Amino acid sequence: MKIETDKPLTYPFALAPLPFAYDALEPYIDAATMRVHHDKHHQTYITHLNAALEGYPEWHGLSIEELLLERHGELPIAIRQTVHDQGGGHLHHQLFWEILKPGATGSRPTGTLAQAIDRDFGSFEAFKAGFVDTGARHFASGWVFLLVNPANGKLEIVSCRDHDSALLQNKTALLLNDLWEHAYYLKYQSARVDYLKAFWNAVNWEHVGRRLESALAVKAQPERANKKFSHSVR
Ligand code: MN3
Repeated sequence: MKIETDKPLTYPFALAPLPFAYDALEPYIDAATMRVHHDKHHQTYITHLNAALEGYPEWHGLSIEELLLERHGELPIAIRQTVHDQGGGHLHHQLFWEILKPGATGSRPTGTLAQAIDRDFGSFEAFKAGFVDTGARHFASGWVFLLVNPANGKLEIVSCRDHDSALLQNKTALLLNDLWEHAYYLKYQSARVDYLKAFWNAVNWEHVGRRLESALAVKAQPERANKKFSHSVR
């Protein structure tokens, strides 16, 4: 699965600042969770990813997407699983911060995204219910995604275990929510459903909409899709 974010960097990977204050998503996602999630959990994935790659300079010029997807099968076996786990953790969180936004209560998709959601799920309300249900039923740690298949523009809701989204082939992530307990346990404890419902107050639908249009534009211009070192999603 393609994740792509606005930060196409290479080794040594670094933690970008959170694009808003830690308490900006209160009361839906609390400041204490945001601080430990961004500063500790995400940073730890990056630290372990860099440590794994340190002794392999021939791999230092690649983006995280190339390490996880295009070139992953060529990585030395000694670091292949670590790059999958820690690199997946880095990439998923990088996109997660991008699709969050303070003050989003009541906002909803517009334009092409709104039309695609209505077409494939029946309504925005039905989509949200399906996303919450998939996230609630997912067993153990992982992520729930809204994906688009760029080949036909069709949307779908999928969850993956741990950081295994790279196994979801030929799809592009538009929206994701974190199902690891570190994402919600301080505030919601075992009430994962309440966290999943509160998430709708913190989604940056403009950014999700731009991601759909970008994914569809790549399909319309195959020469761009084949350009190996292009990472822009906008
Ligand atoms: Mn997390």
